Amino acid sequence: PFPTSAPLADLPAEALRDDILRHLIYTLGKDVPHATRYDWRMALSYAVRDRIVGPWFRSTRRTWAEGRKRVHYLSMEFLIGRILEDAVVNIGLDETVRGVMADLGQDYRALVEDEPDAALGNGGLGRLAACFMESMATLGCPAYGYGIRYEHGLFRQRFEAGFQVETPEDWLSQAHPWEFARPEAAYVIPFKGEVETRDGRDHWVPGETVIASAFDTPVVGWQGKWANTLRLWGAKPTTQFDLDRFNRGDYAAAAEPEALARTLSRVLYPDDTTYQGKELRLKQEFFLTSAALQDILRRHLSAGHSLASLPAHVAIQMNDTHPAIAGPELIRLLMDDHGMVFAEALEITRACLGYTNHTLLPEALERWATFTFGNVLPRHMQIVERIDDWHRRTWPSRPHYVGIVKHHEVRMGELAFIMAHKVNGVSALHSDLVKANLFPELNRLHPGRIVNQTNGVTPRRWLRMCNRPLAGLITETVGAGWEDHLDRLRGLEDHVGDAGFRAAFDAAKRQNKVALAEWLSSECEVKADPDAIFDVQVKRIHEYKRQLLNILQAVAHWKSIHDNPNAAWVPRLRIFGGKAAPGYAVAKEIIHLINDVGSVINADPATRDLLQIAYPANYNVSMAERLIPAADLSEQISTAGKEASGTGNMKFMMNGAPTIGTLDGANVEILQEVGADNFFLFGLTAGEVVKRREDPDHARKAIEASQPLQDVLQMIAEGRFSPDQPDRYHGLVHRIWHHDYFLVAADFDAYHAAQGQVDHAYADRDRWLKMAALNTARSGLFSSDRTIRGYMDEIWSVEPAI
Ligand code: DL6
Repeated sequence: PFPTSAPLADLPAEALRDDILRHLIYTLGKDVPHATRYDWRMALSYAVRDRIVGPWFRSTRRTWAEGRKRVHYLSMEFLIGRILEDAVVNIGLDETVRGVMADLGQDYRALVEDEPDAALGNGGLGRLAACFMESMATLGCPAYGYGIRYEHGLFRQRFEAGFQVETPEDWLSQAHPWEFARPEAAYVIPFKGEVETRDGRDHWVPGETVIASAFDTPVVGWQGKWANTLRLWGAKPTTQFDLDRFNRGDYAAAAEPEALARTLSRVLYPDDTTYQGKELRLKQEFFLTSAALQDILRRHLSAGHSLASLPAHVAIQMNDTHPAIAGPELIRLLMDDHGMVFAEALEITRACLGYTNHTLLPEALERWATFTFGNVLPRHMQIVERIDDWHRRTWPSRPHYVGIVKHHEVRMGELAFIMAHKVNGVSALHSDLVKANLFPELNRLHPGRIVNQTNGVTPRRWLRMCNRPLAGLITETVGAGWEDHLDRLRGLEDHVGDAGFRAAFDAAKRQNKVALAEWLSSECEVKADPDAIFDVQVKRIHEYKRQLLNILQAVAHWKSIHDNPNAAWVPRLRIFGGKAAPGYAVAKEIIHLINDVGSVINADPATRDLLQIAYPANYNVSMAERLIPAADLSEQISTAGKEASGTGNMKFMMNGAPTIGTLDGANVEILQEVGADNFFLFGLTAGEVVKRREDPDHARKAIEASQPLQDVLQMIAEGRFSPDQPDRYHGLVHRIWHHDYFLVAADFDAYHAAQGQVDHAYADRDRWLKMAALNTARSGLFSSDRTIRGYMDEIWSVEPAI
């Protein structure tokens, strides 16, 4: 009889109430008078999770019974955020849950906010993986997500005197109610040791082993029609603690095997851009990949399928190069464990694998010293050389071979490319640049292998859940059902000319701005005026994303107000959010500058009502859910050619915030959809950027041609924003003059002018509201459902089950 197959949204309130109380008493062991907020949140979470188990079982059973092909999404990052509210919205229990919690005397919002973010990712790549999991469940695409169950997700950020300080994140310090431990799904993961040849075959004799043990989280799609599994691996020792040593009183040594093994799933690598040759990172990548592949093969074989039929049942997507060891590892498993010959193992592996590239930044493209790679994975080193040799002989290239092992390094991008049947970029521009600049020779040898799948975001979380006022208006205007048919937002266009609709759109935005203003005043002591333009740049802090350009222009803006106090200034609140990689000194200096500039500007009585700067610490998914619905302006100002796609840009657009941006990543497609009148475009194009850099004097020339920029740089250099240490930013200013690789100076004037156009447009309420509403109306293309359909058709060859 279990679980029930009754439609989820029809669940009677009494039944839910009983479930919550049952969990409170019997799962948590608390009675009502003594239950804390944590207890109520856990009881509610368990009660909601119970409801997801039904669709989860049914989905798994159907996939199994119908022998359906499954997708396996291998990713070192899943930036999930909170789960409770998302699950409640997706299974249609929002109203019921609110009512029941109110009856029980509990504030549902407070419970939602009590949940720690599952911060198992750094930024765009990890959040994309989370959106994809939700869209695959919504579309009924049978899928497993495979990742690592990091005990510590992305570090917490706080500011001390304006400087970023990192502290460990500890989301698992409380029980995690959404997962099911699966100790029976455990695999031995070997490392190091030697390869011996016996009876003409190679045998890897590992020097170390750990166990990968599974934890499953169901991921439910819109309206609970389908649910997939996110399977995260935790590391355990193969040998339990050493009793002999313990009995001899050597407690630290006795616990050593356990501590060493657990290191593998202890922390998320806190850097999404620079690459450091850390053995631990390579081990983590192999740990995830090997566990996932062993699991996939076990499931495939236990269904009675032959290994030769693997590609008919299994698609494996490598999310960036982090799991690129999947190629050699699958070959190893097929050859060494299942006796297959190399040629067949290679062919099967290539037919299963796809590779998504997410970055053109050379420092983010993984390369391992052959010494490290061969030491950690000696058998894979042999296999990589064999793949390289096969590729070199099959597709000779001139004048230089573009292979995997070169200059004593294993190049994971080339390995992933060669081992995948399809390679994709994440926006139209990015995919073109992947062809032209990243893999030109491999693209020539394998025409048609590189395809584009422009990113998307799930509208359930990023509109329906996080922006209830606007979601309500959309439903009233275009009817129900837009959440999984986002192209229906186009229906809003017919109403944009209607003053009543515009007023309602305005009211929804204002409601979000008032809520954000309140939060900001408690969070970072900024007095936010809801009538100001809420101008938001939230993302990882990186030179190429150019938060520096934003803060320099803020200084110019401040100076203009002083120079011209009687002009009709539009009040503006500039909001920043984002973390810098702990070892990225230049990005940390930019954070310091933003905070220093903010302290001076916010305290200036002459401009206080016209310009404020807010930088709430510890930007994460939950903070994005507050900021994005309240934004008026979306800052997407990367140096053209550097941002692979962006997904924040899509979330802002959906929530009715026009973009100020360069022709970079998916901005190009956003501009196409929304039209030039509804987008503040500025700056050099990707081609112009490359040309401009050929002039070694480009920055000096740009600065000398721009009085506003000269003034700004002088103020900063003189210590106007760092009176306690006037020379604090000498290095930063010097770099802009002499080493401005990301062309902050070259784009400054164009950005300054575009910001002027923003002020002008915002002052005309009707014009602004039309722009904002058209951004929402034309954002349908950026649903991750569209992206996943693209992957299903073009890369995975998987049919939806619903
Ligand atoms: O594709 C998701 C996301 C893009 O939207 C961003 O433009 C891109 O910067 C990001 N890439 C990474 C790369 N990290 N590594 N390696 O996060 O991917």
